[in-house]
Amino acid sequence: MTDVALFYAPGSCARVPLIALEEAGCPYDLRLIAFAAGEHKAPGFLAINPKGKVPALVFGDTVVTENVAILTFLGRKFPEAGLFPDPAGGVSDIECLSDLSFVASTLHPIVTRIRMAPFFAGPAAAQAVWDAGATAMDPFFALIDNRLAERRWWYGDQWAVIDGYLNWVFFRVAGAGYDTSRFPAFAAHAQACAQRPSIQRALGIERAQEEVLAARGLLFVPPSPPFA
Ligand SMILES: N[C@@H](CCC(=O)N[C@@H](CS)C(=O)NCC(=O)O)C(=O)O
Repeated sequence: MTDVALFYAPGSCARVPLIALEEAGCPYDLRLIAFAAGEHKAPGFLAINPKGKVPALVFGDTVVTENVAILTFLGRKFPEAGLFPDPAGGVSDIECLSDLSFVASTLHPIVTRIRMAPFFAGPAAAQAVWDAGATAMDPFFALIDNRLAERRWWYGDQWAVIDGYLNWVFFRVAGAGYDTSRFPAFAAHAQACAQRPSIQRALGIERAQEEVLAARGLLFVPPSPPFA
């Protein structure tokens, strides 16, 4: 037992703070939330995060929700971990906040349309929702691709936690039929992320947690197109 706990579900955006904890070398307990059993809406979890969403981070007496806040919090707790760029390099903390907010508040809602299309307006509208999501995502993937064509990581030579966040976006939509081959620099970034030990460890943890859910008959895999 540690006094740090991450409330988490495999495949979800809670992968990003999981990567951050692994990068920081911070001991933590993983608290698996089974969406298929409604555990995110159960009173025990709602007492931690009344919004009923993962991730939630308990750090001693502090509870932090929302990816942007959790990642910023961990960046401040572990300044040596390289979760954020060295301020001496000219990237301000406000720029980092802006960039993380772009992923959380612009990209993530579009990811959800692409990944969870049947749950927006019923199965009959799933293809239309997916198509609209993909159309909305295209200019942002082009923007990211253009930037990554000129640099290895979002901020240049040094990996930062936003790279893990962007990688989660890439993984989520690639796994939902979105054609990522049109964005070769972003695809190369995904390959580079796959080599990163923290991400490899996070994915290993994720597979193990999926097995736990599968053994309980609770592994939820969202449907992908083509939709009937
Ligand atoms: N704005 C939140 C979004 C969190 C979020 O949407 N989490 C999803 C998983 S990726 C979730 O818990 N979904 C369960 C639900 O909405 O019922 C953040 O950035 O932390």
